[in-house]
Amino acid sequence: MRIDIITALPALLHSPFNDSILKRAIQNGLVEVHIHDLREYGLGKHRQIDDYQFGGGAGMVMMVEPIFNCIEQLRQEREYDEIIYMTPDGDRFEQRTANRLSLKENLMLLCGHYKGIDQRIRDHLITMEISIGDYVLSGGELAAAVVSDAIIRLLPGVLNDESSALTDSFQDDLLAPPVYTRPADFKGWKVPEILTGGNFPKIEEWRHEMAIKRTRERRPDLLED
Ligand code: 6GU
Repeated sequence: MRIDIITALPALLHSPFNDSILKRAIQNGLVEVHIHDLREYGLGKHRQIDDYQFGGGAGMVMMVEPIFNCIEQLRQEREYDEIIYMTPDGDRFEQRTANRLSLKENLMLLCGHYKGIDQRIRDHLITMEISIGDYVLSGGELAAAVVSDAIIRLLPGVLNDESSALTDSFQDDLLAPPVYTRPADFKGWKVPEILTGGNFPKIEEWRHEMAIKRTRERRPDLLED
């Protein structure tokens, strides 16, 4: 898989891809992540990328031309399965979205800023719009990192334990059960006995029960569909 991220603030995206699981996935060649500085496509000697909005009103709008030129440059190099605009008024990102996108070859993520981007980009070039939840971020960069992480960790070989992405919260519409590690007794706070007894079928049964219990208590809406 290859992910291209277009942003006016590339520095915001460096650390998420330079640590831990994502860094290793990139080093192992399981995914390529390319960050493109929109400023390089800016107009004139000031490399302008935003302007006042037609009709008046506070807030700058990201201009159509730099974004168009950047997207077109990339589209000449390869075909994209989705060109995604990161925006609080997009479709809510969920595990099923991550699952579906993890099967694609080439994804492009466009990060918005200021008042947003010229609507003509959305009308003519964007194939999908994603929001990561009902709150407003200063820009799409952190959301793009969230979406990329959720997708990349699903790619074959990225997680050490092949089965662990499948046992995540949400993957089967259940929250994950509680987990414990040593010591079995910390100042009298004990690990549930079932987990230290070595009866693995019973342990699996317990985990499933706990997943259902936790889901019923915390997210009953997940059990409804
Ligand atoms: Cl994708 N962008 C911004 N700016 N704010 C958000 C968001 C995206 N998703 C939730 N809030």
